[in-house]
Amino acid sequence: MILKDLAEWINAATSRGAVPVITGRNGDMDTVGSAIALAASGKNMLACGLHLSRVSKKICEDLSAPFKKIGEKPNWPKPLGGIIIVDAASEGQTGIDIPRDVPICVIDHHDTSDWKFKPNDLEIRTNARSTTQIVFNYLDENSKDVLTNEVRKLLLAGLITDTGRFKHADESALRCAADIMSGADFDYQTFIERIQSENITASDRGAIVKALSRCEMKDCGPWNLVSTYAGIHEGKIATILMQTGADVSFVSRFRNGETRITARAPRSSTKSGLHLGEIMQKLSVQLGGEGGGHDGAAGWSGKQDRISAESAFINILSQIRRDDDES
Ligand SMILES: [Mn+2]
Repeated sequence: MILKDLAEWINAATSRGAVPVITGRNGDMDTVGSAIALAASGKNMLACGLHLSRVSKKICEDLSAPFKKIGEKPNWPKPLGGIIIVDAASEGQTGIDIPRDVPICVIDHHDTSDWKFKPNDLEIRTNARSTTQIVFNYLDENSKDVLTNEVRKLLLAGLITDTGRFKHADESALRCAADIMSGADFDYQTFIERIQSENITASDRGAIVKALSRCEMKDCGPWNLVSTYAGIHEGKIATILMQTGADVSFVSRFRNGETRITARAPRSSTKSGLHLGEIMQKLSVQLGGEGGGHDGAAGWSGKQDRISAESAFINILSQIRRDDDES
């Protein structure tokens, strides 16, 4: 029934004017795939955002998928019928000034949300493993003809990358992937190989190796943390650090006056009560900035320097009890 609300909201908004579909600022495959697929279902909709991640850029180029790069304060089309935001837990996570004189609709799957809603706004937030799952279910019910091979690829790519190649999937994520494939006419394995193929340049590889050489390990209360700082590829480095068996991996980055934190935790930690998204949210209450995310993958960004942001994170982490339940 929430998808019926979404259909009604979109109908009303697109009949009033243009409806940009805004992506999260990281431009990952989940947010970009969701935006482009959803925008394909309506005449007045266009996917746009600040940035495309490497994978998103590659897949969009492969598929000639329509995406418009916009700045922090874009010239919005007129008349503006409304704004849809996909896969972003707050306005700050889009990096764009969202006008609030038109209704907004937020479609998201993060555990935390810092949006402030007005009466004609709509929030579709579920515990799906990726936002593309929500968009697929919507299109499957409301605009089946939009589900071309290209759109299915975009949705599948978002699902695959957000679940870490299905490592963090659950029953409905797996079912959704099967449903996406069951109407598709392309080779699954070839597509996966295309998503995974990555050209890391020698200089990027140097930066990754340097970040790994700076790793530190500490006990923060009951949690073992492996941390480092990096100038690039923080998400990838945080994932590599998890291979050490740490309870939490942590990568910080300082650039252009802004610190960004990326943290990851394995299922064994989140099952024992750790929720990184909630830690990042607490961090934004303490330090300002923007933070949130999932239990096992979350981030924060703000004006603090790297060291004080890391100490604040460690401080919060150390106070979290560990519930090791033998089951
Ligand atoms: Mn997502």
